[in-house]
Amino acid sequence: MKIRDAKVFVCCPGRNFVTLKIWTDQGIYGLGDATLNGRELAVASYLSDHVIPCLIGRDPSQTEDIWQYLYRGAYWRRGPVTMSAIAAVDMALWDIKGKALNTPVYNLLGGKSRTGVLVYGHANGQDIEQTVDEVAKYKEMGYLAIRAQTGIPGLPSTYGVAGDKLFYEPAEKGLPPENSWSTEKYLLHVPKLFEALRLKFGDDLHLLHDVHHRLIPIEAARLGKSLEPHHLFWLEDAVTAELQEGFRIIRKHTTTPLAVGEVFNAVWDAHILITEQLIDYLRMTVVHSGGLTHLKKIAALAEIYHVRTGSHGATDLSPVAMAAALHFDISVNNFGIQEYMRHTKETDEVFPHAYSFANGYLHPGDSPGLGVDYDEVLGAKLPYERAYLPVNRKLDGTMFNW
Ligand code: CS2
Ligand code: MG
Repeated sequence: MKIRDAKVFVCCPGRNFVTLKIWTDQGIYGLGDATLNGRELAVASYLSDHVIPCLIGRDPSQTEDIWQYLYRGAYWRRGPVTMSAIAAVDMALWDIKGKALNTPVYNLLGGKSRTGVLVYGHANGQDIEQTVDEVAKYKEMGYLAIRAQTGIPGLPSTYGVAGDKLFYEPAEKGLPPENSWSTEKYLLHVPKLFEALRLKFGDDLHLLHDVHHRLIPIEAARLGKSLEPHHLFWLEDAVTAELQEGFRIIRKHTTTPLAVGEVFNAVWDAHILITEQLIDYLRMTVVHSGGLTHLKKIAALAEIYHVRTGSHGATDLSPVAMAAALHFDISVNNFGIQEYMRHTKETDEVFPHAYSFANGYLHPGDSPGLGVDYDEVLGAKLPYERAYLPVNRKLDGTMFNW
């Protein structure tokens, strides 16, 4: 079997997605997600202009060699654009491999290690009361794990809290929206949210929170300590993690479990965090971390150090990435949890898929390959619309982390 052709599709069913489709000379095709929120066209061009010409004629079963060829052959290694492009190729090749062998991809990754993939949903509200009501709604939907984010008194907006939409879609059309931030207000308010949630829902519900890169290590240590009575499932992205060693300070002060890594794209972004056991969950994904081939290797390293997976799964990862993630999640031994922000109906129509939700778990389905498709006709009617993630400034105007 040979790769005959490949094409990149950019569509916008309410938000932009980049999809790679690879055809073989035996009529089988595979799909890969290449969506990088706010920088979609960079990955589309990386694939169309630089990668696809090198793929034609290759044997699609050679997932390892093609991964190494694209990683080492780029010379300029790593980074979200490069690794998302490599990821899209990798996902599509695993999709082809599963279809050619007439088996779901998870059977090629070690088979099912569990009956379902535990997921968490996103509850958010303008204030504590509204957030408590939203958590109740997600509990009603059957979620066993729920991330809670709330507005901060005195701040016009904050991460994770939608305006008038049920789900929080961070990217907005036009130029980057500007958010404002106060660490002091945030640190005083968040413990009150989780005190209210534990009071209302008791101890069994898994509660998660995303700090979204907004603290420095000693502030994260303070927040982790203040949340210990509410035993969170995890505290995510407590600080930006270019300085992996910074997590040593947090670890020294608190037992609140730490999750990080949705913005990582290669094992070297996390190797100190893993080998020094500075984190409990690794958030890296099949789409931004080089695909299934690389993520399997990262999970194997993490397993040695008691670190579990907790892959990112926001709506800016397409259903192709979600499908691939579930084949990884259901097979890897040190699986922790999978984020699951539901896509809109419009998105699901463009990306029909086999995965399904029931009682707090996702199931990848048993279709050969990844179990997801791309409707080219529908996608063509929904052209790309430039959109940006917000930027964030402190109240005095200082540029900060969004
Ligand atoms: C967030 C994401 O889901 C999460 O944990 O950090 O929603 C993130 O803000 C977006 O993926 C950015 O595009
Ligand atoms: Mg996050």
